[in-house]
Amino acid sequence: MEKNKYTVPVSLDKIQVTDDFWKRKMELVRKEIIPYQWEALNDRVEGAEPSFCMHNFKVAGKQNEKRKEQGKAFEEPEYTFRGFQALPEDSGHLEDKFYGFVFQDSDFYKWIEAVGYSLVYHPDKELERQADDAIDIVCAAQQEDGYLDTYYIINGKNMAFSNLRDHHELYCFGHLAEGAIAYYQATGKDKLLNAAKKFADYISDFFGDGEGKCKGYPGHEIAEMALVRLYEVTGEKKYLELSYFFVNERGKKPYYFDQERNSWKIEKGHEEDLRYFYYQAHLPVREQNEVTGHVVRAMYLYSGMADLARHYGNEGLYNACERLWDNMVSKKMYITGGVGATHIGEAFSYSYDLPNDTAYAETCASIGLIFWARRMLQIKPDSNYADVMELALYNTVLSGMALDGRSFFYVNPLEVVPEACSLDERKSHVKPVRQKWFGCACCPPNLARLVSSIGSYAYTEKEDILYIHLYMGSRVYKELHGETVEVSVTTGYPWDGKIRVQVKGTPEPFTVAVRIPGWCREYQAKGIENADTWLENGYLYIRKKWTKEESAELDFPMEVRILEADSRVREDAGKAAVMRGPFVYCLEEADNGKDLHLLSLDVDSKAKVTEQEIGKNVIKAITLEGFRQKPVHTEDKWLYHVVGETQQEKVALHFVPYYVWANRGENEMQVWVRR
Ligand code: FUB
Ligand code: ZN
Repeated sequence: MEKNKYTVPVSLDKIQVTDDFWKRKMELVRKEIIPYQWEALNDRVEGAEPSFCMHNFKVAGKQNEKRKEQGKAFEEPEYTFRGFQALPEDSGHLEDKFYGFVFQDSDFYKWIEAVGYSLVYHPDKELERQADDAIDIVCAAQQEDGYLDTYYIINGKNMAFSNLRDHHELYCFGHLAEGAIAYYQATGKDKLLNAAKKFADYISDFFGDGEGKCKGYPGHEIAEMALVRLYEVTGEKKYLELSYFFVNERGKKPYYFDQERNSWKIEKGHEEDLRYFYYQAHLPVREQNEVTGHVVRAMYLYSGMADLARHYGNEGLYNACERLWDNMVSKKMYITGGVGATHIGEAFSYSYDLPNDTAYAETCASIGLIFWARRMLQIKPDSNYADVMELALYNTVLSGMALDGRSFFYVNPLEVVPEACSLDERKSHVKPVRQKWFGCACCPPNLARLVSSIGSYAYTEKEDILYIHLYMGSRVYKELHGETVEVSVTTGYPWDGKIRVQVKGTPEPFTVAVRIPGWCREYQAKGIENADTWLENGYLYIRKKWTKEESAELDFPMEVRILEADSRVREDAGKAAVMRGPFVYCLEEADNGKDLHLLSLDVDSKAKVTEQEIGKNVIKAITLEGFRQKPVHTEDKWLYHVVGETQQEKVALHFVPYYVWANRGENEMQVWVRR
């Protein structure tokens, strides 16, 4: 692998998203999610589980003030092992204590990251003032030495970094760094960035190869990729090296997590928990071949590994990433780009185990998958990565948010019968309608930061090449030999596969590399007659000296496709799923009546594509022919009877894109349909 030969995401201030689809989503983040989350972080949302996030920062700040005033006389709190700290009985009187999950700080960091991205495309003085005030509160909690995690500041800092496996200080640090960078890049204000650097310095003094330094690594990854980003922004090499250290230590024997347990002051008997594959720490990362354990952790680790492979030109890390990617896509990913088949540990299950009605498929997991895909694309532009990125984005990620941006899914199943969610304990994680907020509110703010920075996933660049991985109406400004080249994309995507890429005059030859979507059987490209063109790893490279306002016209016909699963996926045997363009479709009770399990699809029928309005959004619906089995209710004492002729009637099956499901109240939904 050649070092530094890779692409970088186009920075957000060089991209204007102009199309109705994505602009609308970004506006929902700006107008709905960001203000709503601010209220949530301050526990002002009636009926929602409190966050305690800003409360914790304020308490830590007060404690810090006392520490400064009293110096050595300050009595540090005596730490006793704790995890989640519940809402007190009388919630009207919060004490000066830490409440909520150990990683509650990260909710603010994700919020500020989304705020940063949003400010790039929509400057807003009032929001900036609110963010600055909040940053003051957060920074007041930071210790003189740079440490910044309210859970330990409030509960007893003497135990800081004593439980890397489960207590998320390094995870919160990672989000702090990412949020601080986004805010700095948007506003030029570096207060939070300096706080992140100070904490990073503290961490890099604490951990590392040197004698007496801690040889641990994060239980919940993200610091790995955040440190790389911090290095990219500050040029401080030790951040990159620390990330490399964390990744290299992971999975070495003796296991660090075994060693640290001795300091937890907890009873023995937790051996059951010692399944380190859950933390992707069962083997050194270069020896890992199978995606395992908690999915969000895994996605963030692999993203960090790809970042390091890129910076160090490290084959071992890159090969591991490739193997893990192939393993995930070929054995453990839902058709919707969802990952995580079991709610037990929010984790990957065994190969081909992809149950539809008990799926976990956390929104954050598919967001993490997108982070990883973009990093793989930076190393090697290969449309396989972009295809999966697109799949996860238009299906599992978008389904995480209601069309009005006011409620969210954490879990994204492929089949739902509402009553089962309340009556069947195995499905209690599945919600039939999106929720206003969550006590563990990782997904909505993660969605906000991804959607508001979507342009940087659509475009990457290097020297004289611009890569287009995702199609959206937009304008991009690219530096080429000291001049700015404007590239605009006009399209009806994701509903229509016609794309016009217009380049406004380049001084020298310039290459636009466009992805040929994997779902497209035959495409057409016009306007490229006088260019050098070649196909490589699923991209069409178009190279020429563009004269004023020349365009390439691409046509990726969006045919309705009916798919079946590999026969090893038992849950999908005898079933089919419908796709068009990047969208996976589903049946909803709202269009097809109750008892979706009685429906079957005629896979040879001709599809009709029509427009439909759902929640003020015009979508493309698909109608196919099928059958509804007549209900058979046995009158006998038991539920069974001898097989007879199937009684069924012909019906039209009406499919809508999976991401819009549950926007018309509680109802049944099904992606895989009997055939
Ligand atoms: O542990 C922090 C976050 O909470 C994880 O990333 C999510 O899966 C949820 O468990
Ligand atoms: Zn989440």
